This record gives sequence, structure tokens and C-alpha cells, in this order.
Amino acid sequence: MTSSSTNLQSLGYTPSMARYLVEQNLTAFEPGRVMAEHKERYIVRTAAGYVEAEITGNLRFTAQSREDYPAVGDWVALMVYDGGSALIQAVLPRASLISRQAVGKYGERQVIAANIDVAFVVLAMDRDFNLNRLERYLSICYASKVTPMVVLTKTDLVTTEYLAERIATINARQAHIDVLAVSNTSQAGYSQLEAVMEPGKTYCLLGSSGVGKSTLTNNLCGGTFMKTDTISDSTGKGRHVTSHRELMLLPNGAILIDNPGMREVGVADAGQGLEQAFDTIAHYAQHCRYHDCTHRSEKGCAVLEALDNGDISMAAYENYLRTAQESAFFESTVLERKKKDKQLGKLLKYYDKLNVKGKKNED
Ligand SMILES: Nc1nc2c(ncn2[C@@H]2O[C@H](COP(=O)(O)OP(=O)(O)OP(=O)(O)O)[C@@H](O)[C@H]2O)c(=O)[nH]1
Ligand SMILES: [Mg+2]
Ligand SMILES: [Zn+2]
Repeated sequence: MTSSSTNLQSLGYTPSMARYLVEQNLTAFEPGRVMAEHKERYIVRTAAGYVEAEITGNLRFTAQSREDYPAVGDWVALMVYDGGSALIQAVLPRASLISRQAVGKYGERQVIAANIDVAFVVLAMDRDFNLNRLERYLSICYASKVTPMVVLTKTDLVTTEYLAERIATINARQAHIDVLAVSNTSQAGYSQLEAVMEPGKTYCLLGSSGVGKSTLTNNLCGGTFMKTDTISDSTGKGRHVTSHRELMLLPNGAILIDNPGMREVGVADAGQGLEQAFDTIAHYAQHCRYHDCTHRSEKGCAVLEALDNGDISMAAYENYLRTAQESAFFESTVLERKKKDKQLGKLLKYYDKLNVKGKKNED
């Protein structure tokens, strides 16, 4: 274990977590927060310092999916051994968990980070700006019970008028979202950004590759912790500079998680998150004639009526339908898998019985 002691509260530790350890008879273990993960090895920060840990065999055995494994931002109970190795015994209950549809694996989730208070959805002003993508991020955040905030970067590359026009475009489609604008070059807008960050609260950066998440992280940290890179204009795609997630305690007392850029923002089962991200549509949907209206062709559909009247934009409507369809597809894939697992379970039981019978016959 390395030195650099810290008090756990400054990392976001709460009294309810301490109570949980007592209730679960875990007081023999040390609490710590997962700072980084690499192939099932975790850097955990405890009151005494940093330690590299693995999970117990039992935790691995009982895990039903990726979500049961520790994620960056998780609080864990671990046993630290002499010599510095450590085993994670349990993952403490999470206040929130950001996950998305895993790229190329339908019905599976990829966990992004745990115990996040606010997600900064980062959009760069040069070429990254895309409202549909923003709404997908918002669906993910709301579904994860994380408050989203938009951070526009690279404002030094555009005029004040252009920036104002873009902010107005966001506000027109998303009335309730806070929008901040910064330049990582001039640090314009940093004071407003730092003003919203509270000590002991955890923030994470979501956004495409190259929008300036790590540059922002480094500037807020006051040093170079995350690698950043200049992506040449012609080959803007296909290069991800950040390859892992990392949690950092900032000088202002807030906690920040930098993430690798996302090329695909796939929503898993967004559920209520969808209604929050598309709140205008959800508002009209309450007045549809049919309770299970799909807002595509039904008579008495208040959403289609609002679309006709221009109260809902075609772009928002289309993005809503696409995102809702994706969410429904995720749910049906999960259900199908559960059904198959159940069938397989029954089959296994059947073979077990045969086996028992077979053994009896041998006696
Ligand atoms: N002009 C300008 N350039 C910026 C700004 N922020 C970041 N950059 C540049 O954009 C490039 C990419 O920045 P990164 O911070 O590495 O981007 P990232 O979002 O961390 O990218 P990934 O790690 O791949 O997800 C670097 O060359 C930065 O110098 C900004 O506000 N203005
Ligand atoms: Mg990065
Ligand atoms: Zn409808």
C-alpha cells in the first residue's frame, strides 16, 4: 500500500455506507473507493492510501452480470493483507450506476461508472454538436438517476453569436437542462463550471472522443494526469486517447471521473429515463386516447397532434421513436435471454435427475 492518507468523507463516503458495513457484518473489512479498473484488477483508495485489489472468488461466482462487478466510483469492502495485496469482499449499495448498451452485444450492459451525482455531457463546438446524441446521453443519465449537465467545449473556435445560437437550439429542445460553455484553451467559463461543482460530490465526463474531456480534467486537476492528444482533422475518427476510466479528487474538493470517448451511445432499457429526456413528448403522451399509444398512427394521439401543430419538432419526435425502439429492443433481448436461461435451467435439472437415477441404478 502506498502512503498519502486521506479522509474517506472527502472521497464521498457517507454515514449510511458505514452503517451498511455494520449491518452486514463487514466491519472487519476496510472501506475504499475504486479509482480505476484494468482487466478485473482495481486500484482502490482507502483511508491509508492506494491499494491494488482483486475480487474474491465468491464475488465472482455469485456475480450474475457485469453490473455485479465493482466499477470505477464504487465503494467496496476489502481485506488488505501484509505485503500489499488486497481482496474485494463486497460492493456497497450504489446511489447510481451509469451504463449503456454494450457495443455489439445486444441486451448486454456496459457499466460506465458508479455513485455519480452529476454527469457532464461534453459536446465540442467544432464538429461534434449533435442534439440527437445529446438526447441519448440524457436518456442514459436519467435512467441511471444521475443529473445531467451540458458542457460545451472549444468555444474559442467559434464566434460568440454562433455559441449563443447553439445554446438557444439546445434550450429550445431541452428546456430543463443546464448548459455551460468553456474553452480549455483560454479557460473561459471555468469559474462557472467550478462554481457548480461541490466538494465530496462525484462528477463524470461523458462525450465523444476528442471533445476535450481529458484536457478539462487535467486543467481542473492542475497537472497532467490524463493523456490528451491532437487528432488530425482528416482522420478525426477512430482514435481514442483515453483508454480507461479514472477517478480523481480535484483541488476544489469535487471528485471527477474521466471516461474514454464513446462512439456509440446505445441506450439500454431507458424506462422512465426516456420520459424525462423527452419530457415534452411525455407531457403530450398523457393525453393520448389509448394508454399504450405508440404515437405512430393511433387515432386520438396527442403527440401526433402536437407534431401537426408544430408544438413538437419532427427531429425530436423521430429521435424519440428511435430511442424508444432501441430501449424496447434491449428489454425484449433481455427477456428472451432470461427465457432461454430458464429453459436451460430446466433441462439441467432434468439431466441432474437422470444422473441421480442412473447412479441409483448402479448401486
Ligand atoms: N481549441 C481547443 N482545443 C481543445 C479544447 N479542449 C481540448 N482541445 C484539444 O482537443 C484534442 C482532444 O482533447 P482530449 O482532451 O484528449 O479529448 P478527450 O475527450 O479526452 O478524448 P478521448 O480521450 O479520446 O475520449 C486535444 O488536442 C486538445 O488540445 C478547447 O477547449 N479548445
Ligand atoms: Mg480523454
Ligand atoms: Zn400517442
